[in-house]
This record gives sequence, structure tokens and C-alpha cells, in this order.
Amino acid sequence: MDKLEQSFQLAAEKYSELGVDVESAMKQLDEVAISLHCWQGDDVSGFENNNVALSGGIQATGNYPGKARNPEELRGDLDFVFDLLPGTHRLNIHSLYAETGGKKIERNELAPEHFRNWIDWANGRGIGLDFNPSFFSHPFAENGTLSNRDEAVRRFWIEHGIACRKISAEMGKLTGKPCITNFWIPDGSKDTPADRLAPRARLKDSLDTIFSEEISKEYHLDALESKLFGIGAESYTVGSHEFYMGYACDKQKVLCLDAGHFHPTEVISDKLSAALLFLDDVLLHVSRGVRWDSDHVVTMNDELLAIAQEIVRNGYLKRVHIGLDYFDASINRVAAWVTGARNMLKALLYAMLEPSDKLRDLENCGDNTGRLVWQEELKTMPFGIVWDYYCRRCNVPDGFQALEKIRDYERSVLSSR
Ligand code: RNT
Ligand code: ZN
Repeated sequence: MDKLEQSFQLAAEKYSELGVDVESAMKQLDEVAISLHCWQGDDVSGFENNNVALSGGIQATGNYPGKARNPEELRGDLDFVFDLLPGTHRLNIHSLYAETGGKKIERNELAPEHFRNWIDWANGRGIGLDFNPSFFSHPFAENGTLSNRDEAVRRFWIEHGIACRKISAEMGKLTGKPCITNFWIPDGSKDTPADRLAPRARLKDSLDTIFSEEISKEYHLDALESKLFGIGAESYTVGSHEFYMGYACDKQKVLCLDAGHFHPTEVISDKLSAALLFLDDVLLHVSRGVRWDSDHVVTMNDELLAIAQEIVRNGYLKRVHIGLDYFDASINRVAAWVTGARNMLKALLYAMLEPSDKLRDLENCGDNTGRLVWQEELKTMPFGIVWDYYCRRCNVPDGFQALEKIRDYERSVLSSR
């Protein structure tokens, strides 16, 4: 027995004294698939090669060397990232990442064949795919997309939405795992609008048209993502939280909650138990909001732990689909992916190692003193040892060793780009 095994035995005993079975927690974590966002690898650029700047009120800041410049580099980086994560995960692709063989294909004409390489790659790894229409970084997106008052522009984006659902269904069919397609529409206004209603009515109407064709849930699910504000759209966002909460409940769609899309003290962990009383499924964009930015690398902070606790305590692992959404161009992009994804898994393991029944019993007995003391004592349980042991069991390095591997990859691959 080496040191890690010895420490693990002691840690497992400590948890068992609290009534927690470490082995079953690790087995539970084995089943979790996190959807990694392809856009961390290239600052949300995609492969349209049209020199259109990133728009939609989002920004990737920094110019750290090594950004993926083409599909092969991006998939190469993703292979490297997936190999540093314990478990089997998923990939979330934006329509911007279509491969059209150098031909200009308008977004409303995108088809499954343009994602053939991605599908083959996913099947090679045995992983599922998720998808997103891209309602930004396009000349027609300047004054709004699905809520635009110009009918021809609206029509273009409706067709894009319809095309993306078809691609999604094909991804679901060919991978054998349902594909969640997330609609995020950045339409909004920099300054105080005179009419808040009409754009919302048009957005609702456009979505109704896009969703008019039924697609089997076996292959495809529609998700809708709200936002409070974006850069250049500080005063009004058409697709607000109330808009999509209402829409998702009305049409039984998946509600997407992005951790960076609410008021700074508002948290999505508190929304799960409310939304899931009315909806079957929620999609998460796990992210970290910092002041005006909604997309910093996910760290293991209180909110990440709270999100994981809500998912695990309430038995939501099948109903909450966990995706990541951030983009940091100021550090090694691969490290950003690996760190955020591993943090999400860590937080879930931490939650799985919680004696939730005990906490609930204390609360139900009115013993709030005991609840507080238990909550605080749990924070210094030997969680890190269990995590390191879990990584070893999954044949992946611990975090420090992972950093060394990333540095090697930077030297041998990223630095020559
Ligand atoms: C933007 C949204 C959205 C995007 C991606 C690229 O604020 O969070 O999900 O990050 O679609
Ligand atoms: Zn998001």
C-alpha cells in the first residue's frame, strides 16, 4: 500500500463514521457526463473564416499563444483535455464550428454533413454531442436576430434555428445519445427601449415557428438560455429569465441556466429546486461571473459547491444536464478547460460525500445549531485525498501532475502555432 492508498483508507473511515460510503460516491461520479464547450479552445472564433468579430455582447480577452486555428487542432486539444478528465464526458459544439470544405455555406443552409467530422470524432471516443445555433458574429445579427423587426432578417435566423435542430437530431441518432440544442439569443438594447414588448412577442413567435416540427426526445432536446445583460446591450435583453422560464414551462422545453447571467448576488443553485418543480429538465452553463463578465474559468467556489449540492441532494443527476461555458484567452486554453471541468467533477464528488440525510434530520428536528456545526465541520473532511484517489483509479493524473502534462503539451504542440 503506498501513501495515497493509506491516506485514502483513513479518509474512507472518517467518512464512514459520518455514515458516508465513499465507494458508492465514486461510483455515482463515474456516471456523470459533463458537456465541455468547444469554444474555450479558440476564443469563440469558429471556422467560418469571414473575419467577422465576436459579437452578441460577449468578449474573449487576452492573447495567450497557442489558440486552435482549425478543426484538427481543436480536436487535438480536446483529445488532450478529455484524457486528463476522470470519466466519460460530452462535447458541446456551436454551429460556427461547421466544416464546409472551404465552401461558403450560409447559416440557414447548414446541414448534418457539415458536422460529419465532429460526429465521427465523437463516435471514435464514444461520447455524446450537444449543439447550439449561433445567433451572433454575423452581419445579419447587428440589430437583433429572432426578434428583429425586419421580417427577412428574422426569417434567415428562423431558418438557421430549424437547420440546427435537424443537425442536432442527426447528432443524436448517429451518436446514440440525445443531443441538447441550446438557443441563446443575444438580442437586446444598449439604452432604454421605448417598446419592451414587441421584440419579445416577435422572439416568441420566431421560436414557435422554429419548434413547430416535433423531434423525438430520443435524439434531440431544445434548451433556452436567458441573460440579464451583455456588452452593448446593458439596458434590455429580449430573452430575459422570465421570458424563458415562462416559455420553457409553457412548451415543456429545457431551461438553460447560465451561472453568469444573473444579478451578481443572484445564484443559479437556488433556482434548481424551483424550476424543477415545473420542468422535466434543466441545462446548466456552469460559468463564473466576475463583475461585467459572465464567462470566467470555473473555480471551486461556494456557488459551484452549492450547485453540485443541489443536484446531488435532490437526486437531479438525470434531470440536470451539466455543461460548461467560459472562455479565457489570457491563460493556457487547455489548462482553462481542464481546470474548470475538473472543478465541476470535484464539486460533485464533494457533494456526493455529504451526509445529506443527517443535515436534513437536524433541520427537521429544529436543531439549527447542529446543522450549522455539521455544515462547517464537513468543510475540513479529507476530501482532497478521496479526489486524488479517484483520479488515480480513473487512470488520470492528479491536478499538479496534470499541470506538468499541460506544460509539456504547450512546449511540444501549442508553442509551434
Ligand atoms: C453568452 C452565453 C452563451 C455563449 C455561448 C458561446 O453569454 O452564455 O451560452 O457563451 O453560446
Ligand atoms: Zn451560456
